[in-house]
Amino acid sequence: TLNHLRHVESLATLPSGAGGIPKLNAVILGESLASEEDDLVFPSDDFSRRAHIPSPQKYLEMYRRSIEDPAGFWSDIASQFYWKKRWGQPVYSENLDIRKGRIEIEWFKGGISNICYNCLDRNIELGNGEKIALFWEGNEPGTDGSLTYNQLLQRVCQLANYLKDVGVQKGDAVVIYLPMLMELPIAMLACARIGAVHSVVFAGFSAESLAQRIMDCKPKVVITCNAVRRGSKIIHLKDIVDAALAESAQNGFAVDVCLTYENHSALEKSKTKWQEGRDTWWQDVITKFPTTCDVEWVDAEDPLFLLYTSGSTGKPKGVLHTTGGYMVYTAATFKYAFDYKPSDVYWCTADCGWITGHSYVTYGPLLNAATVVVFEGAPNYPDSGRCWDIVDKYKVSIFYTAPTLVRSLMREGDEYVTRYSRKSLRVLGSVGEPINPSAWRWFFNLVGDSRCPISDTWWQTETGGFMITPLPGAWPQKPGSATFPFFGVQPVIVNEKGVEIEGECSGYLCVKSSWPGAFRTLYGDHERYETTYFSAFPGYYFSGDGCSRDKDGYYWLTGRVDDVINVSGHRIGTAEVESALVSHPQCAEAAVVGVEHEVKGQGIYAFVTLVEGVQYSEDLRKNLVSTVRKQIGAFAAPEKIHWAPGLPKTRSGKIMRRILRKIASRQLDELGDTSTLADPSVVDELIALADS
Ligand code: 6R9
Repeated sequence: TLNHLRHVESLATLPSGAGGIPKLNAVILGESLASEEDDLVFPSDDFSRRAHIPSPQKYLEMYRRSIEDPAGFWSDIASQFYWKKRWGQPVYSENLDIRKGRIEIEWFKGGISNICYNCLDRNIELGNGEKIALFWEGNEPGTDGSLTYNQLLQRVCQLANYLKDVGVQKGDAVVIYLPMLMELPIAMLACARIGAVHSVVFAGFSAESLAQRIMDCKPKVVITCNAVRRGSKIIHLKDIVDAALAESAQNGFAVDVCLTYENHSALEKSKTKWQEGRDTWWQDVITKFPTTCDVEWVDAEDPLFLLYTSGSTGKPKGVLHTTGGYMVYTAATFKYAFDYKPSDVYWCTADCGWITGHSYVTYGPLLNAATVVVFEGAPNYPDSGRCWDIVDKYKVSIFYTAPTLVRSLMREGDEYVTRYSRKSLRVLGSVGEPINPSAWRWFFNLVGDSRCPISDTWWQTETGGFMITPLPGAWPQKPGSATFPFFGVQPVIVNEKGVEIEGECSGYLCVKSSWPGAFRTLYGDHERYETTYFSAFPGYYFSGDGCSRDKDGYYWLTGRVDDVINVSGHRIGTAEVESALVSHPQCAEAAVVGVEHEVKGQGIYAFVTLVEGVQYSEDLRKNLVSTVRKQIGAFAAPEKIHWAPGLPKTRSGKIMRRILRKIASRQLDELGDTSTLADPSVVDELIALADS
């Protein structure tokens, strides 16, 4: 088609890449699609013409500048925000090379600002006071609400005043354990306004996981609600918080204040357990506070939040993000990757308990004065058409979700989608794991009526914002590829020796230089930060992901190469599940691997050995699964428990997960060399027990 021609011509005239500038090689016209690599999907002319980045040339021009002059490039974007005092020189400083000493990243140091002010007050001054900031859609169809920017600011100020009143000061931690109510972004913004450091814990985590996080960051206040409805289930969040606070207190850290929002649609106030002196109802106190609150001006490098995430070993890591760089980065990535325009209505299905909810429910969109839909419920309740019902109800134009949701809806049949108009949709987005081309196609063809580009955004809790992402009007997409790096990002692919490889290749995905949204440390453990991310391949930030680059320079993420499992886009460390399993008195040892799962992407497969004399039984299996649910959360429950008389170990006692992965996925002819095992016969035993 003509459209195709235009792009091919423009791509063909691109300068060839040099010095870290990505190549957008010519795509040969008329060649039949030999593979996924050649499957190009073009934005319409109309879309491109109106887009912020309408062409590969424009991208390359901006990308080149962002790499050659990062200070100038990011200063221009940062200048769009309000700074009480402008940052000093240099604009950024970094050391990503462990061989040269301490790893350090700073952006806009000396600049004094406040992200809450930039989300709310500034946007109100720009004339958005009466614009809807948040639409809230409750679990039950028909329950909803909204707040304008003016109203949101008032709510945030009241809570901020309350927090100050109970003694929260700049730098203090506040733990937030809330479902997707408007009070969740309100609580985040209130913390940011007074310089407090929020740590949102996803409200699907168990009491024990919550306690662990509370004991680590020692918050002045915990904010929660009594209960929530998700689909047809009621979850008593306050009970979970009570248990976590009790555990924390037993371990020497008592939280003084537990602010509890009454979510009366889920549970009567009178049915909520209460600890006088510690517990306060949100609705009883908040309205007594003034609706204005002075801003605490903070340094760009002052901490904004902590978010715990899973690693391959040990306890969850407190990823720390600071204020200035994160602000500039989430705002810019949101604007360009979704081609955001002021008339858009934006909905991201992620929960604020994950990084996606931090950067792309709360901060990125609000910094752009966007209208954001916050959805409390489950995407398949009351039926699998709920998402498209919400899209039509609010005229959602940008819809951002995870491949696991796409795949699960895909299985329910097209009628749930086609029943709704969806004509407001303009841009789609995907995050959390690689999106398989067939799910991409379904999302694109059916949900988006073949007219909405899909931004398949690759990034991480650690990166703060998008790293490799389509810019929807700029170039053709390839289903399943996250395409090219965002401005200022220099991805490199290295081999196992840590040597950068060029051109068409696959290997480990690293990043060569810092970007404003990068995390600055792991809370209380800078050494772990350095060893986990900067030691494997000295000189680079190592993402933990495998990746390949095709002949046209497109990046294809291939999943984690470490012991992190990605279940429905949720990161779960094998070590966490293993330690939950072995806490069961009858479990001697556990080894956990990820296996392919049709809907969830990956499922958890656990090998367990039992304490001497204990018989494996269905009851024990159930008990083991519920131990994991209880200790981590339901989302981490193993799909399969595989009883093992022994685990394959090397002579030095290291469990050979490579072999366990093959057994778990029944790739028995690919077990490889087992001769280095201390006892090779355990492998045969394991195989024999595989389906028993
Ligand atoms: C944002 C988020 C990070 C891990 C990451 C990778 C996987 C995320 C992806 C993707 C392929 C994408 N991941 N987005 N893989 N394509 N578009 O999910 O953060 O929870 O920290 O997970 O998720 O494996 O390393 P987080």
